[in-house]
Amino acid sequence: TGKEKWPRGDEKIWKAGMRGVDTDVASITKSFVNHVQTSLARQAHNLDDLGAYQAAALSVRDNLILNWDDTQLTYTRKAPKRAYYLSLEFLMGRTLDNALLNLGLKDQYKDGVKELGFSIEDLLDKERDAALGNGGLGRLAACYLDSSASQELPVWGYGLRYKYGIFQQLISPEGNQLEAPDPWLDNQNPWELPRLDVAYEVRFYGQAERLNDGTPRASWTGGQEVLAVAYDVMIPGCYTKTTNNLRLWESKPKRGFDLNSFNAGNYEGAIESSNSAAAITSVLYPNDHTSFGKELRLKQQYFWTAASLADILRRFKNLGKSITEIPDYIAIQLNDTHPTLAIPELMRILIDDEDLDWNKAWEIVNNTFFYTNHTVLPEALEKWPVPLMEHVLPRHMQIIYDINLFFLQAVEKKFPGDRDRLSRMSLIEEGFPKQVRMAYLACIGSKKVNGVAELHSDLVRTTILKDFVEFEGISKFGNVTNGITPRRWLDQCNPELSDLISKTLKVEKSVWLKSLDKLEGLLPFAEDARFRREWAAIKQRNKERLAHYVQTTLGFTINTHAMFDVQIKRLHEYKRQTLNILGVIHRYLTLKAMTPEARQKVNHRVVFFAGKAAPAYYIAKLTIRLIVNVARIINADPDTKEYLTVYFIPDYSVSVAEVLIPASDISQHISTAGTEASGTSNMKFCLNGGLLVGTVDGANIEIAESVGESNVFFFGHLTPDVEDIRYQHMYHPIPIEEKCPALANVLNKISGGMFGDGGVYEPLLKTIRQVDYYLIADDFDSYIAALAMVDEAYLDKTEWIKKSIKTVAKMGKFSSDRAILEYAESYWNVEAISVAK
Ligand code: NTF
Repeated sequence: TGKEKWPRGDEKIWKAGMRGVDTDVASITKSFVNHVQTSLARQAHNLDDLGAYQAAALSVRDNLILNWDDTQLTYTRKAPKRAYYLSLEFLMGRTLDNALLNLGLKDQYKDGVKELGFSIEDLLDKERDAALGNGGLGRLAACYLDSSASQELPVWGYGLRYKYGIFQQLISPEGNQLEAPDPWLDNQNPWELPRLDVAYEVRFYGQAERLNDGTPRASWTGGQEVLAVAYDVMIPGCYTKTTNNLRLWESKPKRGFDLNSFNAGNYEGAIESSNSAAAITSVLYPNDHTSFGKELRLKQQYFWTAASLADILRRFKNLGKSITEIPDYIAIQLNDTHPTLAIPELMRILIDDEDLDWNKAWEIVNNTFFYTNHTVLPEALEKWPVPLMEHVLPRHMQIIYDINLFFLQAVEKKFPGDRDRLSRMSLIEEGFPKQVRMAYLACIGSKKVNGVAELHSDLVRTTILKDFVEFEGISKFGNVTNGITPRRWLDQCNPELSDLISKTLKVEKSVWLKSLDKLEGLLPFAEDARFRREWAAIKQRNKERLAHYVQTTLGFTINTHAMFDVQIKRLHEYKRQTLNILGVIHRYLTLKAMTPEARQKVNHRVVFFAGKAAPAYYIAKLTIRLIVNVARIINADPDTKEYLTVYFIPDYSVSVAEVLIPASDISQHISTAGTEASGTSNMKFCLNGGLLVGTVDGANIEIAESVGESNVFFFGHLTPDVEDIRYQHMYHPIPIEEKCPALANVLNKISGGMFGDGGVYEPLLKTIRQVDYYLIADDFDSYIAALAMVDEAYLDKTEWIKKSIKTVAKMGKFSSDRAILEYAESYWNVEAISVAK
């Protein structure tokens, strides 16, 4: 509709000032020095690496902000349908390197800071990880933000701005995990923009009374009101102007503190209420795969969903559309069940505030939400006690009861008289106390539901949501196999390999990093001896980089000519780090029993572990203790230490992963079949030319389909057998000495004190000797056989490198760009929109 009028003053002057920092080295150094002197109030003579990092970050940020602003303006003007990714966790890692890559400014900043007497690597190393997540679920959210921006999709993330991220892990001399806080904001965070003007009130507790005026409306009053304040994090796309937004909420007391109590002389009470408001976003819950039913966690979930929905709806209302058009403009993706309260919250807004009738409101809700399930482990499925819900969110509990009533009426109509089915499907689980089943609420409130790998999506359809598939039809239940961003997980963490790929394919990385299928062009080079030598040399240098990291942080010297065997992930029984360390002990015992001559034929192997255990997860912590003590004994044994050493790298993080992954020859993804929904580090290792040892589980299966089964080392029982085996364990147990003598021997050595006081490990050993829910004994022999195949294959270095090259060449499918486009096209109906240069 023609040209808009310039709002204020002289348009030419405004536009001249809007160019940002030019991208030549001279302009960059000028902006850097400017930030040192003004933003940081420092000078060349008192500027350390941390200060220099901050100055570089602020200067990069200037450009990000302009791109971000143009992007948001484009979205406002063009009013496309947008998607919102609600996740309680965003495990972002470091930002500077990623921002430089995505802006195409890596070389310029490298040269610029060099001219000023700094090295870019040192500066990058000063950045603290933003670790607002536990593991795979939070890192997936971070990859999806990167891909959304890179694919120019109008997607915003919404999360919480925790003052403390995932705890820092320390290992005591005895091998115990200790936890320390992660005060990641202490050094200031240049990557966020406080938006003190964007704030919403959020209510807890109080009274909900139905109006009983012939409408479903109710009024909710009283209780506690806290303020949600927005902090925006810029998410630059790769080689595009599109810069999306991640909005994180901080909680604050509504008024400085509670004046009424203060006036009554109750100073302590007054401060308490201000504390309790701030407590909501103070810390990330450090559990993954367990749900605890804690009141503060429920408050986090509601605080975040209420603020996010209020913000989303305010933006929608600015469009001037009818409220019934919400699903045409908004798709909301629920990352696991954590944000499920958004469903009753939107119902509350539509009914109580917008005065819609029940059916219309439910139809809108049903066309707006999408739910991704990330696990079928029963202990992870969220349930909230009804009494707690009634106390904290009385109006939402009423709405959930109403949703349940209408839902069960519909089920009854389709399956008359099937009372079992009704109680199985009810949103309310009977018991003391009654509990709300959040996965069921997420499922019935959403337009579509998906799992995160083919096998897992099948398990969702045939186990936890089987009844819902029968009731609602299969087409609602899909699969989107997870992906990873090749920007961070190849170009940034393995720059030499990335350069070799560009050179070999003769394709700019700005192209292939955004269409990862192009890697297939590497296939013929597997037969090129020169190329293989370059490939192997890069792997070698990555191993040396890791060895250097271990040397400087832990003081150990590592043999970089050994095979590097890596298992890095959260500590959990289902992930079976125990199987790995028991296998290590078995290897050690085998080596000890050999003659020195026989030993010389054995592959040299260095085994790395890293990962955090939930602070209250006793068995997982005991596993860490066992690993550390096995390492202590084995690494000191002069007979074997040339052939086998073990390291536990403390305080695993995104940044530590970026060093470990490119150095691996082999990595382990050995969950009991049917328990790992997808896994994403398996993809990261393969994309960096490391091969997999794995079970037939999660995305391992699809990786093998892509790269060829001959390039993956599979072992273990298959998913359909696991239930039967567990049944046998219960009713026809076979003593471990009979079932698996090799493992029995290993367990006896631990009990006997080979790795320190055996008694300490009894509770862990008992889980294997007695119930063995995760099938350690059932899979042990085939695991050892798979590792023997690895040894065998590694003897032929040429063949091994060919496998490595062929694996990378076939990893295109696992780009998070592919995954996010599937969500955009088949779920959200959201289209790319480009931001004018
Ligand atoms: C995790 N789930 C799964 O355990 C992983 O297999 C998967 O790769 C990631 O999600 C991402 O989809 C969880 O962390 C949770 F919370 F659901 F248990």
